[in-house]
Amino acid sequence: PSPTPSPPRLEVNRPRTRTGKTVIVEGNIGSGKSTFLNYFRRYKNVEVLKEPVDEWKNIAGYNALDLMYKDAKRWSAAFECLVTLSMLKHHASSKRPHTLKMLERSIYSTRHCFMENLRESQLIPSVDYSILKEYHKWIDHHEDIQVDLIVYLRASPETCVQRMKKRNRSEEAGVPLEYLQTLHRLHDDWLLHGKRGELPAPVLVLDADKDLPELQEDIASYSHDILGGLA
Ligand code: DCP
Repeated sequence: PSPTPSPPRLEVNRPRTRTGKTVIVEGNIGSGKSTFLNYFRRYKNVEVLKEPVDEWKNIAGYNALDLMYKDAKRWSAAFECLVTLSMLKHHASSKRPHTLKMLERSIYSTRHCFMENLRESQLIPSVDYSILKEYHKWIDHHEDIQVDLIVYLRASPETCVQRMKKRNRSEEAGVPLEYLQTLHRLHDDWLLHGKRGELPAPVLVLDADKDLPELQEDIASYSHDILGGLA
């Protein structure tokens, strides 16, 4: 049998037009990414780009997030296509010199966690998955999606469930614990165990099981490292 081809390296043909730095904030649903990002709004040299969840909930009058949770087989490809576009816009948005851009999630977690979950759980038709992969392959080779640091807010699936219950986003009402367990494993596989190939940047892992005041103390104590002297 012919050997399995290795995935293309991340560096191919990437234009180097960046000036400022980019940090991506990753972690399971309900791990506390919003809290983390809000902390950094106090720095004038930090630009925080949150996921446009409200846009996903109203795309020409359609709630794409809700459709995806109600019927993943039918809608997840369209939804991940929309998320991919949102992420690409954030990666591509201008980087001013001496500033730090902080993104909630990235094109990488779309691919390595959400698309991978859909593929594994056979929730996405194979042709839909292949089309999405083609988008990602093209982006990899033609867009500047480089990042300088990945902050991984690592919380147990049980903690995430509790936080999701508290915030009560109606679209997520039926999300089972197993879904969060799978996403947790996929984040770990990608960011801790190197199972998804070369990482685009170093990873800072924070214990996001801690309660809010404690986590904020950790964030404050790491802020200097995260900002890299920019603010
Ligand atoms: N989502 C998805 N596919 C993606 C990205 C997000 O299905 N590629 C979904 C999962 C959630 C919603 O979108 O239902 C928003 O999820 P996030 O975990 O990205 O954002 P939260 O607001 O839940 O983050 P946190 O609670 O950590 O602040």
